[in-house]
Amino acid sequence: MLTIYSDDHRLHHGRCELIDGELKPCFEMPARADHVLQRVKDQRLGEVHAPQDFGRAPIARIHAAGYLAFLESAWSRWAAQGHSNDLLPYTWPARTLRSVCPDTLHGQLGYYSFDAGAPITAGTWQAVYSSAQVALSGQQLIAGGARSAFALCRPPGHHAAADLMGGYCYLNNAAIAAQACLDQGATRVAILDVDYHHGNGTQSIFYDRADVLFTSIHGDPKFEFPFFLGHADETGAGAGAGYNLNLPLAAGSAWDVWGAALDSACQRIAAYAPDVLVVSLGVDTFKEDPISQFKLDSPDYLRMGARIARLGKPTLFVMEGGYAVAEIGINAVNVLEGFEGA
Ligand code: Q9C
Ligand code: ZN
Repeated sequence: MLTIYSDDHRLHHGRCELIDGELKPCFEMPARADHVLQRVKDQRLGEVHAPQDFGRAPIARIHAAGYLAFLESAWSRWAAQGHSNDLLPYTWPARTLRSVCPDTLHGQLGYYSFDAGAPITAGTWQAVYSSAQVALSGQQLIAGGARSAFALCRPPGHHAAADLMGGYCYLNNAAIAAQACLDQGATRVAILDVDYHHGNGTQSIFYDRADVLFTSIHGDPKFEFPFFLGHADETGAGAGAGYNLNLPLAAGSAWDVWGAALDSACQRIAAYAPDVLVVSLGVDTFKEDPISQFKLDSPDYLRMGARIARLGKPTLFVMEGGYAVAEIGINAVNVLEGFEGA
């Protein structure tokens, strides 16, 4: 399996996030991608290629123009005000307030985010732009007939909505790749989101569409981030009614429960008969993950890959979360090796 990777991810390195009332070093750090890349090489998974540049157009198929303009210019506006620290939002258009886009930087930061987990730094735009190109380059391999490809994206993307950043995510790499598949002739694309957190951004982007089936296995939003989306009764709307499947699980879930949910998701995907499968590959389901509460063990990721392979679809793996940095490479590459060995 070919891997697509760009060093540009390093340009995004947030300093702090707010956890339990304290500012702590960001869990979403450059070392994550370094460990995954090292494991790809150690296991000789296949060649590692740099991304091609497909420009802004495929990104603009998913994200709002105003949001992209904001993301691209936020740092220079902040620097022009004399700042050099990370830019973080602190207020949002919640219930009782109006969603009218303000003129100033801090107003717009709140307008274009849903949490304070996505800092903007000097290199954020270049990093997220390149991460999207990594996903698009993986998609290009699939469009060219490859059975599978691994887009080693960083920053991750599945929490990003059409005009919202949050949860360490800015551009929705998986959604951008799925849309590119459709724009190049695919009729139906299925997305399987195995990240520990619900992929609220991806769900919202495709919620009223039947040409993308979104399926997700995640910590129940009754207790887990992102809290405000990901319940089982969210099944799609309008033309998309029936094309959204959420499988929220209890804290402490291990492979017995998780693997059964994967089976359910795979059965729904098989019935949908997609041309392409996009896997939002988060490995924060791992038992040692510092911010998560599932109990998957490293060999379980081999089983995960093997089950996904049994769908028999051209499959693009897009890297999402996973914060147990020492094991992130083993776990992510185990999914890919399990897929190839099946
Ligand atoms: N107390 C992804 O995995 N905050 N994003 C967690 C923990 C946000 C995770 C706070 C977690 C976002 C791509
Ligand atoms: Zn996650």
